[in-house]
Amino acid sequence: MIIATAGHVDHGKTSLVRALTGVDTDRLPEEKRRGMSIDLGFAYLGSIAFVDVPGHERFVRNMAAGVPGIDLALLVVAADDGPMPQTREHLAILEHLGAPRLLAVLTKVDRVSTERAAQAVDEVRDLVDGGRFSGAEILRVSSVTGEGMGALRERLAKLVDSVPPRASGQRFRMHVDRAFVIDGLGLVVTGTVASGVIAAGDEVQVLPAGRKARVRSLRANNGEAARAAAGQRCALALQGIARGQVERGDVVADAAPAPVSKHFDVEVSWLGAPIARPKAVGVHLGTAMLQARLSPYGRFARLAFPHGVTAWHGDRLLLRDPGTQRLIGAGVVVDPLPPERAAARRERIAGLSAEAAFDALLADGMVDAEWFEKVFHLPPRDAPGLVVFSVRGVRHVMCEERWRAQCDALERAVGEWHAAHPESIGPRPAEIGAPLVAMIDFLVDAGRLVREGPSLRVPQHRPVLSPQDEALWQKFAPLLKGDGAKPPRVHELAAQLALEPKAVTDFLQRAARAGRVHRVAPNRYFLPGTVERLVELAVSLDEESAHHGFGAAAYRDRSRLGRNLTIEVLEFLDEAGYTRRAGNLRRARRVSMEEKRPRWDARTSNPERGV
Ligand SMILES: Nc1nc2c(ncn2[C@@H]2O[C@H](COP(=O)(O)OP(=O)(O)O)[C@@H](O)[C@H]2O)c(=O)[nH]1
Ligand SMILES: [Mg+2]
Repeated sequence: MIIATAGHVDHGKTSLVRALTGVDTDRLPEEKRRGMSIDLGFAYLGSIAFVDVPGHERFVRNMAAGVPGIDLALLVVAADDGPMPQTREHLAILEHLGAPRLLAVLTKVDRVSTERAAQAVDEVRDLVDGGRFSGAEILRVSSVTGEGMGALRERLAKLVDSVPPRASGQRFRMHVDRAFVIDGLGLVVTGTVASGVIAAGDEVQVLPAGRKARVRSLRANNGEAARAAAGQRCALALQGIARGQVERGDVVADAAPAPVSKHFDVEVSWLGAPIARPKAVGVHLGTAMLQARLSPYGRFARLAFPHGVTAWHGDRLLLRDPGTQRLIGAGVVVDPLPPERAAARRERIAGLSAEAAFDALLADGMVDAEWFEKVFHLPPRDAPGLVVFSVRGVRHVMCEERWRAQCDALERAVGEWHAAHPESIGPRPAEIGAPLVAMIDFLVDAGRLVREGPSLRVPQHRPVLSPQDEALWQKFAPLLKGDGAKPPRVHELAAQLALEPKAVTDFLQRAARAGRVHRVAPNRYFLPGTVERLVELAVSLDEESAHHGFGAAAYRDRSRLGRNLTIEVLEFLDEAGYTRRAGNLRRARRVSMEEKRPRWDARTSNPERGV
């Protein structure tokens, strides 16, 4: 459990920590700087670590850096003074940065009358009850006489037991507060583990630069350890990275892809009057102090930085006025990789945990899995009920239920298009709202749709020609059978049927739309049965070559199509997806049953489940 002290200067924070732990945190910095200790400002009492730093400035920096790891804040108020300006400011910071609990401690009760102590308790009550820690307990103590210390110790011991384990499934990350070199050990970085677990031997990266390193050894909560977990103070000896390549303000994270962006979106709570127009601000993010330009919109703001910055959804930050140095607000990172317009997404995921945000986004439709993993720092998880597929090479996930509903809708849309265009073989995807390629593949694999070149149809659909065209077809069909594999050219058909070549071409184009013929070359139309035999020939030549591929000459010899027409036919087969060309050889592209993924096509999707 990590406890942070807060409160006005000289109100007795350090004395209180000393009375509880025997450690004087005011004397620590000098002693420890020399000894290269990992935990400046930390004093330990069993499993409780107290963070006690001197001065308002260091408090602010420390809060920004350490609050994800803080379990309890002690708001220290001297009984004689009562709440003072910094008491209020620290309380505001604690409220906005999301410290989970607060215990108020009235110190120096030995210095005042019982009446004054009671009055001071009322003042603290008034202060606290306005905000998020309404109803917080107020204990009275004296670090000098020891009065009330027993009760405080008891209270803390109870709280230790009631602190829930950190349940975040997120990956490892830690904001670096110090980096230094120890003889014989090399580069050491320290910080409070913000999420996840780290162990000796793990690969990490230093962000935003993205340099990779390995954990040689580590210390956690002041002792040698095999691993360190969220909430613990931690020192990592890193290997593979040099001094100067990591410094205070960097983030050490696991090696998974991480977000690095020059701008991100935050949800803001203003400490004073809201900022209404773009403004330069100072940003405390983790242990970094950054300059940014803030553009407000509604309860959100976009922060733009001169360099790439790493932040994850849910990270907290403090904003200050670069002129006056006063704190002006606190923020939570909503989207660290925002596209230009992301208002809807921002609204959806503001204020949600990573898991809840994922569910909310899934409820909207499909989620870019790569984006999700980066932004929420969650490892892939085995989530039944999710479908994983790829869209232009990028993995996406969707609820299985929604996937099924959309597949049904797509199948229906094709059927409705057939009803409206009975003469046509079927719609091109663009004509029915450009459905996902992965979804079309899935339906084709399942035998629910059939691909006809660039068009789609339901299996039972047969296009109908007009009565005139149907009559013409009766004349064309026998001629198109042609000589072996070779149908006559357009002008030969025109001569045989005593028609204008243009009329022949027009008719054959209508017949092609109806799926009666395939246009293989500008002057040659093939019957589907002929094309089927040409595909079969490609498949057997591919097999005979032991799948190394066959050349055009071999295809010409076997098909007896002649040189020019062979090239045209092979190019047609390539384009229609029946063959794939690599150099001078071609392979048949018919996917064998073993190669087929269990649920959808390997070309465009990935049956892996979960994000
Ligand atoms: N009488 C009395 N003096 C105290 C008590 N706690 C702190 N002090 C004194 O108040 C001064 C400031 O205390 P310190 O712990 O350094 O305050 P901090 O600035 O909040 O860390 C010191 O001179 C302490 O000896 C207390 O409970 N009773
Ligand atoms: Mg102090």
